[in-house]
Order: sequence, then C-alpha cells, then structure tokens
Amino acid sequence: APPTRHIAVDLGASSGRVALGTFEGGKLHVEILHRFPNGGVPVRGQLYWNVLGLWREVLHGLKLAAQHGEIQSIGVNSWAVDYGLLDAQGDLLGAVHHYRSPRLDGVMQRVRATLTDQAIYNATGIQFLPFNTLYQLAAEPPERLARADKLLMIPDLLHFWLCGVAVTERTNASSTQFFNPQMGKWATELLDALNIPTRLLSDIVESGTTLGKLTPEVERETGLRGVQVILPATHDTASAVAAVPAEGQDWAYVSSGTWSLVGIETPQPIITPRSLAENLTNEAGVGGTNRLLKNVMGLWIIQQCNEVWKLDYADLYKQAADVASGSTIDPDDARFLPPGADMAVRVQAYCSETNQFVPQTPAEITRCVLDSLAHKTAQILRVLKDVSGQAIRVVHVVGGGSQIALLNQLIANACGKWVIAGPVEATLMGNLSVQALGQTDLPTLRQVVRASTALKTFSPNPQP
Ligand code: ADP
Ligand code: LRH
Repeated sequence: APPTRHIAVDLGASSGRVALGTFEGGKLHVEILHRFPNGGVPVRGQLYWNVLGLWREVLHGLKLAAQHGEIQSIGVNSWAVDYGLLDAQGDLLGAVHHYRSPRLDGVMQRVRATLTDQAIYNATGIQFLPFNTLYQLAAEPPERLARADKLLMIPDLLHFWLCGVAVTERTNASSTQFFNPQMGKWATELLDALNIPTRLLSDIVESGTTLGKLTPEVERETGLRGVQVILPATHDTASAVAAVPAEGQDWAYVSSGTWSLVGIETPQPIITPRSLAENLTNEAGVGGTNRLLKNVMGLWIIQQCNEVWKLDYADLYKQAADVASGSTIDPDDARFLPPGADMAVRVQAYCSETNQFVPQTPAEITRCVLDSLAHKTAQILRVLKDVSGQAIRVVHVVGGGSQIALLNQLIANACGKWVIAGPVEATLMGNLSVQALGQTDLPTLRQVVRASTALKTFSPNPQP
C-alpha cells in the first residue's frame, strides 16, 4: 500500500504538540512539527485554560504541516473532563474552566449527597474525582447553562472549529461520569436529577469516524487542502493505551505524564460493589475495549515544584537517582491537587506530619515523589488483579514519564515485575494509528507501534 500521512494534535495538561505521522510498510514514523507549553491561567481566584491560545498554536502547527505535501487526515486528542459551552450561533460562551479550579470545592460532596454513590457508579463505572464533568456542570450557574446550546469536550470543540461538525467522541464522553458504558449512551437520568439540561449533549460517535473536510477558513489560514478530520480516540489516555506496545493479555499499563493512569484492559466494564469500594474507573477504549484504571496524581507534584526550581528534568531525575530513598507520601492526598508555588512545602508537611524524614533538596523531594508513585502503582496493580482475575506479568510505561529511568526501575522493584518503557509519544501514535487504520484491530495497531519504537526493559531488583 502507498504511504499515508496524517496530522495528530495532542494537547496535554503540561504541553501540546502537532505531529505528522507517515505510515509505510507496517511502520509509523512520527515527526513532531510544533511543541508548545500548556497550563492553567489564574484569574480572580479561578483557574482557566487558554483554549484560544491553544487553537492559535494548533493553526501554527498546521501551517508547518502544509509545507510537507499531501496529507490525508487530522485528529485532535486532549486531557479529559473539560469542556466549552457554545451558544446557539456556535460561539464560545465564556471561558473554559480548568479542572483544578477552586469553583469545584465541595461540589462533588453535594452531588453525592443528592444522588448516592451507587446511582452514580452503577450508571457510569467512573472513579469519584472532584473534577469530573458531572460536578463541573453542577458547579455552573444555572443562568450560564440556560444560555448555552451545546457542550463540547475540548477535542470535540477543536474538531468543530476545524470542520464545523459538532459531535462527542466516545472515549472522552466516558470520562464525564454521565456516560453509561454498558448501554453505550448518556446517563441522562443523572443530569436530570441535578437540573442540568440534557439538550446540551450531542451524539456520541466512535473513533475512526470521518467527520468532514477542513473549513475553507481553516484551509485559507493554514494552506492545507483536502484534509479530512477523522476522529481519533479523543481522550489522550485512550489513545495512549491503544498504542501500548503489548502482546498477549497479561500486562498492565502506566500512562505517565501530568497524571499517572494505572490500569489494565478488560473486555467489559467491571462495575461491582468491590470496584466501587476501590473507586476504580471504567473508561471507554479503542475498539470497544474497557480501560479499568485508577488516576494517580502523577508527575504533577514535581511539575509544580519545578515551576519554582526551574531545573532541567533530565538533570533533576539523575540527581534523584543519587539520593537514598527516605519517606513516602500518598500522592493522591487532596492537598496535592491544586496548583501552587508551595508544592514542595506540602510534600515536606506530609512527611513531617507522618513522622518521616523530611526531604530538603529538589533531588530528595523528587525522590520521595517517585518512590511514592512506584508504591502506589504496585498497590493498584494488586487491586486490579484481584478485581479482574487477570494475571499481570509485565508493566508497560508510556508517555513523557517513561523517559525517567529511575521511575521505571522503582516501578519494576515495587511491583516485582518487568517494566517495558516507551513509546514516549504513545498518545500521538495511538491518535495517528486510529486515523490511518480505523479502530478495528488493536493487535495490528500495537504491532505497528512495536515495529516503530525502541523500547527499554527494566528487570525488578529485590527490595533492600
Ligand atoms: P502531559 O501529556 O500530561 O502534559 P507528558 O506525557 O508530556 O505530560 O509528560 C510530561 C512529563 O515528562 C514531565 O512532567 C516530566 O516529568 C517528564 N519529562 C519531560 N522531559 C523529560 C526528560 N528529558 N527526561 C525525563 N523526563 C522528562
Ligand atoms: C490525562 C488525563 C486523565 C484524566 C485527566 C483529567 O491527561 O486525560 O486521563 O483523568 O487528564
């Protein structure tokens, strides 16, 4: 088959990129054309995303792509749960809120008191996290919802701007906590009970679907011609998991970035009293798979510390490998969720309160966080195995965090399992593969990723 060429836009919480992917001879070559930073914008006590700034960066990346000859398609993925509201003219209604915004303080507790955990979990199978879209909508002033005509998740919003078609792709719909994965439809009864207008919702569409051509305006702006928008798995974690270079069944993944998503793939959602008690999530994957996983706070804690330290990540992680393990924190303690220049102080306070060694230097604090993430990963894998009955032999680490050799080794040690690290850009590769191959055959897709990536293996050392 002749080579095909596709553009993937991957918007992560800490950075975004526009990449060109070329498929040829069962291999995928990825070239990153444009990278740009991302993060929350604080305004008057709340936190927002600069979604228009992201759009400008995307357009810039597309202009660069237009210099690379004929391109078949484009697809956008991003972090989950956040959304824009549109008015009846299709104009963006106000700013786009950030999932770490203080507006959500106390909202989940209020909703859980109204609806019961069983009602919410049995309908959705989603982990209770205070920033799920369900609680974000419950936090909206009713007047704003009354003025809104449509809710679009971030990637769906960008697809709307690219081609004028407004739909909701399924993998990201499942992150809202008002999608029923067993029925394959919106759990409208939850929204009804909270007086959230369900007319805001649009049709749920599968990844691999062609939405339509770029608008004439986007063509003029970028110089691209005849490019189709094809839906990838729009939830970044779903794209990353699709590109886990695994074979067989007995593996787990860690999608390691701002968040650390620790999970396994199962054929069906697992929604039981035990999975509720463990607060496990069931998110939709590519090809009708289920992602049974848990959100772990991830590298966010170090990212926030490094806003102050301003160190090179490769250097910082090398230094962290040279200090001894000291203390561990629960990275999911609620105190670590909000941004702040005092993140290192929060880590120290946790250690002090729990009568542990208090890390002082950036290397010591980083080591403490990495040790803690590895322990948490091992703990979750034990739960996943118990709940699913699936054996786990190897752990695949993908994403930006898979570059941290120390973390890979700590995960191998804590889990007592082999770790296979890479690809770093799993999300881009999953996005591009679904555009090129459709979503029919995950083993083939994973074979392409394996053939196209240099992987690193870490064997577990006995614990000291
Ligand atoms: P997200 O998609 O959530 O924005 P990424 O998957 O891009 O996150 O991962 C970002 C993380 O990757 C950073 O927080 C940092 O810890 C790690 N990282 C980035 N560059 C390097 C590097 N050169 N060496 C080791 N780790 C790195
Ligand atoms: C990772 C991610 C994760 C969500 C979080 C909000 O980027 O999409 O899967 O839970 O962001």
